[in-house]
Amino acid sequence: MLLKRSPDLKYSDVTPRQVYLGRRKFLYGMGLTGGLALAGKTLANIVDPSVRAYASTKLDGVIKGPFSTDEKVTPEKAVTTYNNFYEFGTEKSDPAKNSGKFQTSPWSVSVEGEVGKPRKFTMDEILKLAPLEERIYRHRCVEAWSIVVPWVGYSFSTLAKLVEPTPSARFVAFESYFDPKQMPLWRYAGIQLPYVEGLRLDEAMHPLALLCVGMYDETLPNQDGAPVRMTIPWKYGFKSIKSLVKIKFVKDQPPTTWNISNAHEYGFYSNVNPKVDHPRWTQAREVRLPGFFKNTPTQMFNGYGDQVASLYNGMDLKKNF
Ligand SMILES: Nc1nc2c(c(=O)[nH]1)N[C@H]1C(S)=C(S)[C@@H](COP(=O)(O)O)O[C@H]1N2
Ligand SMILES: [Mo]
Repeated sequence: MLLKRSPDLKYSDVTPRQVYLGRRKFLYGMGLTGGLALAGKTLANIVDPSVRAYASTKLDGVIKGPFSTDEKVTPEKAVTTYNNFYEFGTEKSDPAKNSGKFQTSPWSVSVEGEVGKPRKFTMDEILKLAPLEERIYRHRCVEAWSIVVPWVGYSFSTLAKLVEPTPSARFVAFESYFDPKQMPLWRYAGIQLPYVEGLRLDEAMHPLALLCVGMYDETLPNQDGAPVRMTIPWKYGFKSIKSLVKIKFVKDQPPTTWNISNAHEYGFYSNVNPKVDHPRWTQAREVRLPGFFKNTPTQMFNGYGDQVASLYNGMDLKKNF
């Protein structure tokens, strides 16, 4: 779409905030790839006011949070081009290719169910609820690849406490945004949508469970679950639900997407466990991206055992996989 320019219009008047704040990153990206065709396409997106949140925005006032690993951080490029986000396609490169125009503003998250104070949080409110922390977590996909990411956010418990869960709240059910119009590849996802996930209440309230609004000091790219997602570092990646719109505190264990799809292969708990293999492959080792070889040993609870093992005292983790 072509934009009619008038001399008294500021760039910020015609350009969505996230795009103009991210313009330096755009230019940098274009410089790296250098292709004219790509530059043209990117510029078209910049001037199309319907494109929002195309680029990430620098997050201000991010403090160093607790629990960061000192392992080498994975290059951002690998983290943003190798994704699972089935709403935008099932190939690892699909989400980066197909989520560029995903509208993530305005956005709000509804928090409901067994709570004293149900409410909707706007994205602005979510960004301001608590100081934003950088937490460098390992992230281990059930497909045996892993990354180390400087996520930005704060403990999910901070938000949860505000809505005052009642004594009958024993689980938390999460739901992703779903819009077939914006996600035309949804038909090929092969999973039931909207994507849903769940945690036991004590898991959700564990300080490691992150309500995540950014990575690498910026807002989340669409392919990584903009504008807000969960990040549960001791569980397989599919528990870390993206583009959250609903959080419901419930009495009973909620249905979860991959368990619905194949209960034999994916359980409710899905704790990273090198001793419990997936029916079709080993979980003892993983590929650290960007790489090719499954030569990194997988750690129990993805290395977070000291903090979370006690949540599962007395449970048979082979049965509760
Ligand atoms: N809504 C939604 N959330 C999702 C998924 C998805 O397909 N849809 N994939 C999950 C899987 S399998 C993984 S490994 C992580 C990947 O997160 P990342 O792309 O930021 O690394 O997102 C999880 N959250
Ligand atoms: Mo995954």
